Amino acid sequence: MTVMEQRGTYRPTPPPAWQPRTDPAPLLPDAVPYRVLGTDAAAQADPELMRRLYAQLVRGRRYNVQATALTKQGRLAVYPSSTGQEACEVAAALVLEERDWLFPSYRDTLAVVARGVDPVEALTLLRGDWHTGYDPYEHRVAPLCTPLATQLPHAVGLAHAARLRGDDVVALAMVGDGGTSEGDFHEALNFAAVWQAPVVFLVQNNGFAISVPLAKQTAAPSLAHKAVGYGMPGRLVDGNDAAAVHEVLADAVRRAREGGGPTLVEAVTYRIDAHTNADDATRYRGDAEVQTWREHDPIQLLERELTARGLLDEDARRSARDAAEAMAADLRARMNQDPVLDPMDLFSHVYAEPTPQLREQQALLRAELEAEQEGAH
Ligand SMILES: Cc1ncc(C[n+]2csc(CCOP(=O)(O)OP(=O)(O)O)c2C)c(N)n1
Repeated sequence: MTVMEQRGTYRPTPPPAWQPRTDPAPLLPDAVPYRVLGTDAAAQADPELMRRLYAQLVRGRRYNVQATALTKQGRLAVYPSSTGQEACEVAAALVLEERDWLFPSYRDTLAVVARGVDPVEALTLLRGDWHTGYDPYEHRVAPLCTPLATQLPHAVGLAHAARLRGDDVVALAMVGDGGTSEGDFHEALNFAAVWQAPVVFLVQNNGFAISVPLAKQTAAPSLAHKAVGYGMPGRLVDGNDAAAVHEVLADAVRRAREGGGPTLVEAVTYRIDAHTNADDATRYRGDAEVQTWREHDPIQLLERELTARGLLDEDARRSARDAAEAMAADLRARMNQDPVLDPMDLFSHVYAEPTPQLREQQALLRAELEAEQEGAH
């Protein structure tokens, strides 16, 4: 007896018509990371913008080297270097309008500085001095964020609120490959897509979350593919190609500004230095891999393109180097001065209304400091 005979006259009704809510095809990333430098697309790139990117990359590299040296001199507690990732850092800062907002992670000091924050103030948190160290509203840069991915829901909230108020503001939020495994990443992307918030997520896939390689972090085809599940486009770009990162981010920012909703951009790059000065990267990766990426250096890539096209001569190179040296000398000099800190500041700017416990602790500390002062006289 066939199955149909067993069922007798019963015929299931067809299910309600189903189709995907949006066509997933346009959301899919390119098959390989998008590149501009060294390809025909470079002819379309704006020479002035490329020269600005170049000057900022040189300055950024110098900043990384100087900040790392300051950790060795005991002037800076910790520094997560972005050497090798300067193209992402600089493009993220330069792509935004003044009225937009940047939401950086702890690794994104260069983006913060390229956006205009004072180079010393940008290191305040990493120096362990005083709260954020800079006024987020002055340059529209949120505090450097250490808890992974928590800056992402903040960026979505700000972007959504701006849209509700009718303000023309785009938020660009930066996160690492490891950060994409966090719940905050999921929640931020989901809300951003549902609300069509004007936000751009830039994932810098630098290969590692401290010592954990990407293969142990995710089974996704690429991090850009994660966008599709939330209903937003994912873009894959060569993260060491400053012109390509700038172009892809500029498209995403334009789309967000025009009401087209969020985009997830995965920039494929590499962390040349250790996770921070407290990490020994030789314990989990080989020199050969690092060398391969050194040969795909963001500064060299741009320098070769500009030089080949007659857009960068020795004078321009020297002036970029001199400006970077002057910035480093100033950074060194100012970081070598001991900061004057008031321990009572611990209690400022935390709560609008301090809790009774905090008031109690504040009084205790004040009494202790006064007793110390009296003892000194
Ligand atoms: C919520 C949270 N969990 C764990 C950590 C500890 N932690 C600091 S950095 C880091 C790795 C992050 O890697 P990734 O997101 O790839 O960024 P990268 O440091 O490579 O820029 C971890 C696990 C943290 N800061 N926050």
